[in-house]
Amino acid sequence: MSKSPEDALRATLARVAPGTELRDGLERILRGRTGALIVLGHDRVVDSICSGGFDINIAFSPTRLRELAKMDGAIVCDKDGSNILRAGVQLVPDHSIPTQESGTRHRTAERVAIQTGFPVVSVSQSMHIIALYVQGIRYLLEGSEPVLARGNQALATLERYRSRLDQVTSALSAAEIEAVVTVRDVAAVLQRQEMVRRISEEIAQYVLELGADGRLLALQLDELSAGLGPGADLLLKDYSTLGGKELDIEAALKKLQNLDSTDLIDLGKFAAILGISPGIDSLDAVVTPKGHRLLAGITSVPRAVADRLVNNFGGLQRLMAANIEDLMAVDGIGDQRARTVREGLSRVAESSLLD
Ligand code: 3AT
Ligand code: 3AT
Ligand code: MN
Repeated sequence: MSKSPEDALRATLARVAPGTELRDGLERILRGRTGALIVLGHDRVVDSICSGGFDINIAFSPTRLRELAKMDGAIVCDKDGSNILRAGVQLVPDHSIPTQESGTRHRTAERVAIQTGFPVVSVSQSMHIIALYVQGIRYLLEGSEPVLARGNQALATLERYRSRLDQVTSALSAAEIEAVVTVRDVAAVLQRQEMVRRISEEIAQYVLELGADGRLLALQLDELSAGLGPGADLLLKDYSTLGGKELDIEAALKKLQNLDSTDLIDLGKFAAILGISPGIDSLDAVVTPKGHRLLAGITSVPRAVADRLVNNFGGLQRLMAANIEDLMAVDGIGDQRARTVREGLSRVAESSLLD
């Protein structure tokens, strides 16, 4: 399994989301006050830990799942959940796999998920809950109402973060045009981008978990993500030499994602990712962009051409000062494209200074 546990969990959440047959079956089991232990996948490893039960191999249906769950033992489905392969099986996973659970059903579920790599679903008869076990992760499935409530709260947060991001981004653009950018301006955009990215990711997970009940949330997420503009990669590329040597963009993006929630409110941490060593006035140092981010705002200019322009002019200021002939001197830039770039840059400059 090359998938990360988090990706595998997301995929499983989608498989058991409201609106799916599997979820329908699980809800029926819950309402019927029986329990269940369901393995979502079958291979030789699964076979080797199955004992007893019945080989049935029938098409999956919610009502069949519910009836079969009345028996003791586990149910094994195929990987895509379209067939029920076995029912009433005793699962005998490796007992040396550690588990935090106490009941035999749940201990088994956790171990089987780890041993086989397939997701396992348990419906607890005594606690009346549905839990997913995916590799080492245990995830409680809730009804749509509490998930929707959290989703809507996150949406309100995203709206606030987004408007703040838009503010600091236009402030940065204006400062870039006027050549008065400080490390603080860049760090602020990097920070706000990361905050928006995180809350959007959280909402995307709610959308996945809500399935058919999450359509409205999905629409609102799309709406609040529209016109977001270039991401952190281009910003990092614009300021990739602040630390004296060329920044490793991939590594910097990783560091961004790995910041914990207290780091997230510390602009100094973002400056550090840009390669700026901490100091009293390090945030106030004036820096110059290469121009990748603003060029990306001119949609008709492909990335590769933008890169060539940046390499040729060596910075936004000289690019802004270039006339059509200067632009045409660059490899692969003809008369038409030079005009597009020239007009695009003028438009960016005007709108930035107007804001
Ligand atoms: P009943 O006739 O239903 O009591 P059964 O043989 O059908 O017995 P179940 O699968 O219904 O057995 O299991 C009932 C409980 O027995 C569930 C669990 O708390 C306990 N149990 C079953 N197997 C084990 C085990 N290997 N170790 C500890 N407890 C076990
Ligand atoms: P509940 O919360 O009571 O539903 P539990 O984790 O307390 O789950 P129990 O020991 O009460 O688990 O067992 C409940 C049933 O789970 C009994 C049996 O039908 C099923 N079960 C338990 N262990 C296994 C196993 N190893 N393989 C298949 N089915 C099992
Ligand atoms: Mn029990």
